[in-house]
Amino acid sequence: MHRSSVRRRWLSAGTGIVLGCAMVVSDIAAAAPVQVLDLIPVEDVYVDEAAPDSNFATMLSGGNVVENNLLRTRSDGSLFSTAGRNTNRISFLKFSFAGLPATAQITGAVLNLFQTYTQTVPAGTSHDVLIYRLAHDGWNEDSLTWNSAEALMIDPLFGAAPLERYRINAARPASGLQQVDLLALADGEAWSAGADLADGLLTLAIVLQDTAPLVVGSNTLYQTAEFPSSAGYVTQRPFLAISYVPLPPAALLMLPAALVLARRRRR
Ligand SMILES: [Ca+2]
Ligand SMILES: [Ca+2]
Repeated sequence: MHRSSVRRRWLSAGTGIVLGCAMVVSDIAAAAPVQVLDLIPVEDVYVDEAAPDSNFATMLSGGNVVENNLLRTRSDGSLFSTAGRNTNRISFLKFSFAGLPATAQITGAVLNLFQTYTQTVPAGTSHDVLIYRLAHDGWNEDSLTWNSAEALMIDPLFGAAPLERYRINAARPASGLQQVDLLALADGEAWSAGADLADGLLTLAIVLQDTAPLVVGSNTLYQTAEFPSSAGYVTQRPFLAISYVPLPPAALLMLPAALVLARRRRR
């Protein structure tokens, strides 16, 4: 009898701690200012089906090997296959979350791409730029090729819904900053950050598709992370704007509730 009443009191105190902590967490999350971290890709490069074993991290300019400033996408003008594929240049970007606090709660993720060129969009047609998330981060911009990228794409890249897409048509500018909200649900599957925060890396693929009637060889170009800052164009580098609330470690959150409980037990 006595023992069960003690146990009930402990259960009630335990429930109080959980509720107290939940309130503390939500109060702090609501009160803490949202911070923004702009992540420049740690790797970015494109691959080309017409040169399936070539890597395009660098290029020749005036007889010198220089960093490639461009990410390219291209559709090959064919009809979509059953897998929805009519692309032959794909760009890949990798972002690292090393600079993000381990307890960060992500509230926003906007991919910023500076589009420098898009093939003219004939009346009544459009280009769709699709953003996919890949589960595999084990690639390097200095070695990735079309053929090695195919191995990455054992993820159901072309069969799956993209995270997001944007459409280039007569009403939408063909060049300039393009912002894609990875947490939006409107055109695809929202990014679920958990797995990528756990492995510390996010790999994205940018794919161009034409809507019918198809335009042979249509393409878009974007600046890479290597776009020279000296030219004053640093803002044209791609970046992922992460908004987050930096929650303190759970151990600290437990402290206020634990102190209240200890004070009650002393009475
Ligand atoms: Ca690069
Ligand atoms: Ca990942």
